[in-house]
Order: sequence, then C-alpha cells, then structure tokens
Amino acid sequence: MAIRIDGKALAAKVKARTAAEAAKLPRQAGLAVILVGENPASKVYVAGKEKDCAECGIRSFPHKLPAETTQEELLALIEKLNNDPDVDGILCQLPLPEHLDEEAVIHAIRPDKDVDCFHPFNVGRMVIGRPVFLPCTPAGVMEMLREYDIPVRGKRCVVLGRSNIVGKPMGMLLTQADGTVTICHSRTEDLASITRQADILVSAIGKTRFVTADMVKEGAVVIDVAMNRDENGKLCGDVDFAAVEPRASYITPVPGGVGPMTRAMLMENILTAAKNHLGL
Ligand code: L34
Repeated sequence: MAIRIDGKALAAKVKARTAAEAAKLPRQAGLAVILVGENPASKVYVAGKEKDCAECGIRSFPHKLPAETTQEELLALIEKLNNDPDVDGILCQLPLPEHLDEEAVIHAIRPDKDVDCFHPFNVGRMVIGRPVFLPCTPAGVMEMLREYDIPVRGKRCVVLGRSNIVGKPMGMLLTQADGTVTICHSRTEDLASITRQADILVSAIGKTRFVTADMVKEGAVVIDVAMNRDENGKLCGDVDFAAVEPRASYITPVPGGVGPMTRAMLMENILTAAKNHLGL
C-alpha cells in the first residue's frame, strides 16, 4: 500500500518557513489578487491564497471585478498595480471569462511581479535553468518529491498533459532534476504502454478516474495534479485512487495533495519578489 504524500502538512511547513523569512523584511511583502467574475472554484482558490498570505505575514490587496469587466479595464488595473510599490506580486486568477484575452493579461504583468511564473520572460528564465520564479504547481510537486526523499535522477518520469501552466513546466523541472521525461497528451498513441514504464507519473489532464490501475507500474510514485468533480460533486483528481493506491509506492490525495502546495509555493514566489524589490 502506498504512502500518502501529505500536501497539507508540507504546505504548512513551507508557509512557516516563508513566514519566518517574510518577518525579517524591512517592510511587508504584498500580493495583489485579481478575480474576475463568479467562478465558484476560483473563489475558493483565491480565498485560500488570501488566507495563506495572512498566515505568512504578507499583505493581500484583493481586486474582485465583475464578469463584464472589459479588457481595457483589466489592463488598466494591471498597469496601476505594476507601478504600485506596495505590490510585489500580481496574481490574476485563471480562467478568465470568455471575452477576456488571457495571453494579453499574462504579458501585461511586469515580469518582476509575475509570481505565477506565466510571463514568457520568466518561463524562458526557468527553461534555461536561471529561474527568477518557479511555476507554483510544478514547484510544489518537486518540493513534495524532495520532502519524501523520492529520487528523480535517472528515473523515468511521465507527465500527462502539456499545458503551459502545468504539463510543460513540470516536464522541464523533472528534466532539470535529471529525470528522463516523456510528456503525453490527447494525441499520444498507446498511452498505457508509456505510463506503465513510469517510475514517477504526474497526471494533469482533468478527467475523473482517467488513470487506472493497469496504467501504473508496481511501486510507481503517482502525483495527481487535477481538480475534478465526480458524478456526486465530490472533489477528485485524475487517478482512480482506490484502485491505484495498492500498486503505488507513494501517492498524492485530492484534496490535500498538490492544491495546497501550489498555494504554498506562491507564497515563496511573493517572498522572492519582495526580496528582489528590496535589493536583498
Ligand atoms: N493565475 N490561476 C492562476 N494561478 C494559479 O496558480 C492557478 N491555479 C489553478 C487555477 N487557476 C490559477 C490555482 O491556484 C489551480 N489552482 C489551485 C489552487 C489551490 C487549490 C486548487 C487549485 C486548492 O487549494 N485545492 C484544495 C481544495 C480546495 C477546495 O476545497 O476546493 C486541495 O486540497 O486540493
């Protein structure tokens, strides 16, 4: 039976470390949080981030905008926050309502305040191994592997999903940790034969019970990045947890796995941004 990786407990540890560092700064670090519209999941995640900021002694500046906000209004707000010296980081929660251009928003956030690590400048820095920030979800997964002494060097790592936010940067961080990485996606042929080779399997697809027991090698480490709802409205990931848990060596639950780590790594990035702004 697999060891469950406790993302909630590890997130608390990371946040305690960040809070101790943040307390040493000559001024409080600050995060501007932009939420456009009424997406219920986004509201929960943003509330969590604001709570994390409070725990870490970081100021949060909430900007809750109506769903009808125009692109011009949103970009004007970002420009104002770019120039606000109390704001070290700017987080615009995704997804945005249909009529708004996410890419333009990501590009508008000044790279030194891009605590999500979504701006092409920061993505590029990460890819060349000279990161300013690390993308929160993949960084959270790497922190979990470190905390549980799970080696990556030389291991076969399979990532399901190739999004800019999770799959691609996840593959990059695993590669930088000397893993041998395969990124799979909706066009991958004979997927199960690839996932069955994985020593470390990271799933970020967004489909309930997509990863079944026959896709997992005995003793594999299984990391579930997804946040889905099952037919009863219960939070769940991509992994058929009950069936896969007996085969895996380590497994992350949903909830209580990667989600809290994403938020904890955001706090680390805000601290980094504040230190950079203070010349520390
Ligand atoms: N800009 N948009 C931006 N940055 C991000 O890093 C995100 N993401 C993703 C969605 N949009 C974003 C998040 O914050 C996903 N995500 C996220 C963050 C936290 C949690 C889940 C997703 C989380 O805290 N999950 C809890 C359960 C929360 C619940 O009860 O619904 C967990 O234990 O997994």
